[in-house]
Amino acid sequence: MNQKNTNTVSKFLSLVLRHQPELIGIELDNEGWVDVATLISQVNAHGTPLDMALLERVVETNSKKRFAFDEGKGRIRASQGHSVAVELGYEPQTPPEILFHGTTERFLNSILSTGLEKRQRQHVHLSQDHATAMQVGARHGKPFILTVLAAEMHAAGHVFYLSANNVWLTDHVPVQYLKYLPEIL
Ligand code: HQG
Repeated sequence: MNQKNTNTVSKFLSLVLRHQPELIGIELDNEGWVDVATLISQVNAHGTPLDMALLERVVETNSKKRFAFDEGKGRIRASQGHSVAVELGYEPQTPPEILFHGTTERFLNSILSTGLEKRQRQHVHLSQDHATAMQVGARHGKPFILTVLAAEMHAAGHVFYLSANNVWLTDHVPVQYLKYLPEIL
């Protein structure tokens, strides 16, 4: 199984474990988990060859560690990024002083009027480092990085979570906590 095929499986898993489990006739529990044996058999039944060895490789080698097994490897889920309603069960965390959000210029007017919204997903996604935010933003066009005054937000009562794959999650970032501060990068 080469890298291209591993990526294909990873993209397909993102689709069914975050957005459309019904595509292959699986259901996520309310924490986003699905039984591994069921997943493997349903992925195969829908035309993508997958066995446990390949699934383990995808989980281990995935560049963003998007998927996680539970302790006994009986269940698997996406660690963040869902559009379907899930309760991931992460504990609230104290964020660093600042976090970054990578977006693109055409969204700016709207973001600067309503703040950062979660849109289709369950949370607003924030990055701990500028380079990661650049990659996130580049998915939408020419990247534009916003700095989020996370510690100030937290002090004001906003709740932050850190996903198993180190993505910071929050519900909404009001405009007053957004800055464009290239001089601090
Ligand atoms: C924008 C990927 C207009 C927001 C990444 C973003 C991440 C607004 C887009 C994860 C807005 C939503 C999530 C507002 C936010 N007006 N646009 N008020 N508020 N937006 O893909 O953060 O590779 O749902 O700036 O790495 O780009 O899939 O969110 O541009 O961790 O594992 O609306 O997905 O992870 O886009 O990315 P997305 P995102 P994976």
